[in-house]
Amino acid sequence: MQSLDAVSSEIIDAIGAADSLDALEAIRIDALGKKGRISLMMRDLGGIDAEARKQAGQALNKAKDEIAAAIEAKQTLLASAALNARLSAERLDVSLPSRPEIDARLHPLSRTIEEVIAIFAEMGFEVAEGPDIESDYYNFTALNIPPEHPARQEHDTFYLPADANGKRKVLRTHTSPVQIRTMEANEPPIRIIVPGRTYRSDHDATHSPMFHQCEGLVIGDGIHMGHLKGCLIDFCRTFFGVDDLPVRFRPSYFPFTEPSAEVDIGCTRNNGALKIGAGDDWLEILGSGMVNPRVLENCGYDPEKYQGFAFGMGIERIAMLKYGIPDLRTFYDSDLRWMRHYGFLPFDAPSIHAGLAGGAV
Ligand code: 2U9
Repeated sequence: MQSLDAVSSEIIDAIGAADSLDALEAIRIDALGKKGRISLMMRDLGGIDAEARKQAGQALNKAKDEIAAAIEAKQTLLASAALNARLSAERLDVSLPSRPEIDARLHPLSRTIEEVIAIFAEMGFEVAEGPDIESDYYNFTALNIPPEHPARQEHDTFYLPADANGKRKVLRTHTSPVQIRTMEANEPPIRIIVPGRTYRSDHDATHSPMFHQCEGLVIGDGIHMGHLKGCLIDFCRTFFGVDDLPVRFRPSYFPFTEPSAEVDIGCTRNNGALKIGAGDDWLEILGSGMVNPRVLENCGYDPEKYQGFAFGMGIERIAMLKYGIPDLRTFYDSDLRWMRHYGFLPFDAPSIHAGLAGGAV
């Protein structure tokens, strides 16, 4: 295996030689992306003893920072070279009148969030919201993710500079802190969904550093796995508009739920085309589980008295699947041609509620 120094200097050399922003982005993903060379070396740290891990971890973090800084510097250089080339090649007639834009469209993410809210509202859920900037306690510790837990690495967290007490706030990596805040401030029964922005330092064709999640939480006396299954089967069938959609619960692990299950729906894949419905294949849609008793205790609830279930989904992912949008990055391009193609006329919006609830508005 190559040493860290060798890998790191190979990457720095490649950054120096990159002649386009696309080439630089490919180098970044290959080095620092989820399955990048440095990220994989970080992941391998788990297998070695504590003292060696500490040293290797520090060296890896230093290399990661150096590579990130080299990429940023090169990005600035290439971007300004590209801009200069465009400025000298293009001529704009600033006296031309702008084209009239008369039709507004609802963004597919807004539409999808409205649909999800409409379905859960029909089941008696309320919408809860909270801050995007969170303390380490609400984002991790209260959710049974203590400081050394490997899930912290998996979340690729954005940290803010330390405050006067040396504490660093984070951009929330999931909407779960809102559920903790809701439990702290209320007595059961609780039935909420939490749509909102979340942030992870991860950027490629299927990941964006800012993305949207919708999580849900139900807490009450005697809530069990049957409630979780019924609720999520109903959601999947209503959202995708397929009455007999097969829904499968596959055992999984999350620190905040026990037991945990990933939820798959039936589909068929044919030459790259995907069809949702009873078929010979499965597609992952949601994560879920019974709220870990430790999390209930952290919020001051007696786990002998109250139980609950929780779930989470990525809004971009379910919107891409439902509306056949192939590339995640196009969601944030503000491209009006894209909006005319994938967007919704605002006057369609009330039909979401009528259609999904099966009745008049
Ligand atoms: C509390 C207790 C439990 C929320 C959950 C998941 C499973 C999950 C992912 C889906 C796709 C996030 O966007 S994603 O990457 N989420 O798999 N989330 S259970 O569990 C909670 C939350 C809050 C107090």
